[in-house]
Amino acid sequence: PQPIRLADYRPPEWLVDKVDLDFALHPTQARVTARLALRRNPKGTQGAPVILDGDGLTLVRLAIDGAPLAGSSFEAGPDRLTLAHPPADSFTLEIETLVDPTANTQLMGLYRSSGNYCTQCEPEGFRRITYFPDRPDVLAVYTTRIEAEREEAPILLSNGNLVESGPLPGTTRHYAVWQDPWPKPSYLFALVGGKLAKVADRFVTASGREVELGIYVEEGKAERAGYAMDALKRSMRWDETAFGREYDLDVFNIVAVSDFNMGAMENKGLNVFNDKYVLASPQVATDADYSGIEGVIAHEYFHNWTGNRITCRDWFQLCLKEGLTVFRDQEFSSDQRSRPVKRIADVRALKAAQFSEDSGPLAHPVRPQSYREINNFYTATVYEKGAEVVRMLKTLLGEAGFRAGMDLYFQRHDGQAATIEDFAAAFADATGRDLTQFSLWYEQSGTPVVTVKGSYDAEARTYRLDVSQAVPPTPGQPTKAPMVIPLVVGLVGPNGDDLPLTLGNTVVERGVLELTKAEQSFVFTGIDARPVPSLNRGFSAPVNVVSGLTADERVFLAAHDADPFNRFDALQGLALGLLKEGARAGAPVAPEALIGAARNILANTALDPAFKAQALALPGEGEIARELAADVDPDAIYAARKALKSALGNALAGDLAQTYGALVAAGPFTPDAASAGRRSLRNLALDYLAVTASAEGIARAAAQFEQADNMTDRLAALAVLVQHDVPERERALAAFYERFKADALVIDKWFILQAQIAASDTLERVKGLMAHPAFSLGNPNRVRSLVGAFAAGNPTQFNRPDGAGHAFVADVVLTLDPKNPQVASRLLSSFKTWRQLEPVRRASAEAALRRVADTPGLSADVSDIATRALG
Ligand code: B3K
Ligand code: ZN
Repeated sequence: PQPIRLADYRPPEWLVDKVDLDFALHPTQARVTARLALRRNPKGTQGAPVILDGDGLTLVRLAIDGAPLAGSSFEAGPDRLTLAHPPADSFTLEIETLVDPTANTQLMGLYRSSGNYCTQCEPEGFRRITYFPDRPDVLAVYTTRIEAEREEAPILLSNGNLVESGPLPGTTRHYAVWQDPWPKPSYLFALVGGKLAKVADRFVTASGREVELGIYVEEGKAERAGYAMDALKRSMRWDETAFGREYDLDVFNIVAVSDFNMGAMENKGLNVFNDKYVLASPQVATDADYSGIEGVIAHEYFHNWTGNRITCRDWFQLCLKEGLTVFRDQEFSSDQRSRPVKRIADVRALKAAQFSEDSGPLAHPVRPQSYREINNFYTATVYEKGAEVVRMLKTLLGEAGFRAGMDLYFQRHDGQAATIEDFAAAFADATGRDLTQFSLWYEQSGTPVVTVKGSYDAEARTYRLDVSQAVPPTPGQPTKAPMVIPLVVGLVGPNGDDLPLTLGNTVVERGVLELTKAEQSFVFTGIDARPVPSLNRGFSAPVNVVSGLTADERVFLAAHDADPFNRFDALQGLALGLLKEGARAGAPVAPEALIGAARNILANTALDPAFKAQALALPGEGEIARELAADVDPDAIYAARKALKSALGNALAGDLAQTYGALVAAGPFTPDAASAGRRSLRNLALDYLAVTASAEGIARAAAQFEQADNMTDRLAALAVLVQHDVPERERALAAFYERFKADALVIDKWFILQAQIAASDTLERVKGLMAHPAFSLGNPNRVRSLVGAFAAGNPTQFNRPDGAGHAFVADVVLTLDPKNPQVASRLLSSFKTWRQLEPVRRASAEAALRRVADTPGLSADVSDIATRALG
């Protein structure tokens, strides 16, 4: 298929003001009647035909203003409906289609999950329900009538407010009518029908509007929805106080389903969720699950304003809603938990997913210029880098300027389908700042490299930073222009305090240096002693900083930096240096400086345990690989990392054992951040103490596994045991399965841990598990947990030098593609860093990708990833 280009955007020829939908639910023949109030767009082309999108549709009947349409006056295929000569400039088109929800294995459009009916329409799923101008700049008000067997689907939900419901006399069926007063694009449509348990609550908005809240889950799971409900209410309040945004309907419903392609979906007034991001109890959910639920509940709720009230003009503008909403959910979690710890976790995730994407063949701008398959652009770049761009904007404009820009954006564009230009203009107009150059962040892909050299002049009492920036070439973008980079810095004096930042006569506000040129110098005056520069504080810009800091300077920053992120980063930098060296040359590492710094962190009672856990966790194998950039041997990285971990574990054994003992929980499990932080540090100690598989270390982990009263501690212990080839490993895995076999979401954790074992028999294990009764290729969570975890979370085995890991993942991609192309192409994206591998592994990855690319009949999703990965 031809690529779709941003430059080719044209306004829709026809608008839809009102949509009336009538669903007669049926497992294999659901009947959909759509009445569309069509109106010629005054901004369109004279005499343009009506062209509606479809995808695999069966047309039953067509009528215009109530009169059936003869076959000669339209053209209908599965993928398109054309009225070459529309009868008037506005009319009602009635369309009846038949769809088969049971046969829908793509999980786009109307499908079934555990027998329940549900929908997923973003980005282009509505066209699998009825013919429609399925693009986000066509906004309409929807009324949805659903009828179904009372027995099969006692619960019937759609967007908006419920206006009518009841039995259909003389039948076994019933119906419900929902009305959504807010104009929305078709991708925000949703419908749910089925047997579901409800958790109900209420929320009173700032202006006193009463909202009924409902979370619907599969029967028997209602007691696991409490935390999600709590997170929802906190999100609603936070959006009022942090952004002045109130909820706007009488009801807000969330439905949790077990078959879902991604995390969740922000349909207006009816969010549909992967049950993984709703269901939790201390016995089955970890601290990470709880914070994931809080974050995703918040994210989808925040879309009500950033995504729904203001939507995207076209899919190139995806980051307009996604980057902004990720930024908002990150801020929410920072306010609810610990801001520094949240920032560290977010940056770790950004580097793991986005920096790696940005440095490989799938790199693309935050706002892409073209796409073949839009589903492949729901990426870490659009989401996470998109959020970083919003964060930089806030850093540049300051709290008040940022808020003024957001307020203006909401005020100007409420009810509209907007663009990145609209967004930027709101901030420019609210603050008077020219954002032309800043907008390059949306256009240029690749992670900028910022090189900093510091020099002290004792006589002049000045400290000078020479800063240069360069953006590496990326696909389609060989050369780049300099960006606006807000580099937050500090100069740390010999006693550990920040020195005042004065450039000439001006005090540098909030420590923000604005880089705008390829090379710049900043001379700070009144500096009485040689400072250590603390650069990119709080990770103020998503860049790679080359600082040339010595090990001693890093140790100093790790102990003294006023910026907690940079204390963390100083330790990580020390570790990364050792790991790169170890992986490159197999050279013996000299970790004394790191050990000393780590010991100080561990012993510092003023520090938050969650922070300590982050600071002491070594950089991941993926980050080391990205730093090495070429000729990567994942086995060498693994060995270097294990060696360093052992060195730390041995040297700090006493401190770690003390930490482990001191952090025993005082009471029953609660998921709050402070308790979670203590568990994370205690479990980090457990891991380090077992790194050499000493009898004592393994016994400690085995005991914790058996005695834990919550999933966080039990799973952490299991994660320690599975890394070692000891009898306790298989015993614990078997016990875990027996205990949780009824709980698919917990068995996913069991799949993940096994898929990630760095051992040569893991591939056989994974293949064996694919035949396990708990596994299903039809369920995205299962595929991601077993095959996805192997491909993306087990670098040594996925990249086996014999190529068997690559071949296996390619096989699964090809088997899955005809059933669920979106999940298949996600899985194939695990090859995104293949070019950095050493020649043998690189050749095997390339062969696997070619085999996929050369397979006839591929979906657009998989063929696009294969082509770009090879390109
Ligand atoms: N907007 C949805 C993502 C839809 C993905 C379609 N492939 C969830 C979210 O980002 O909130
Ligand atoms: Zn989103």
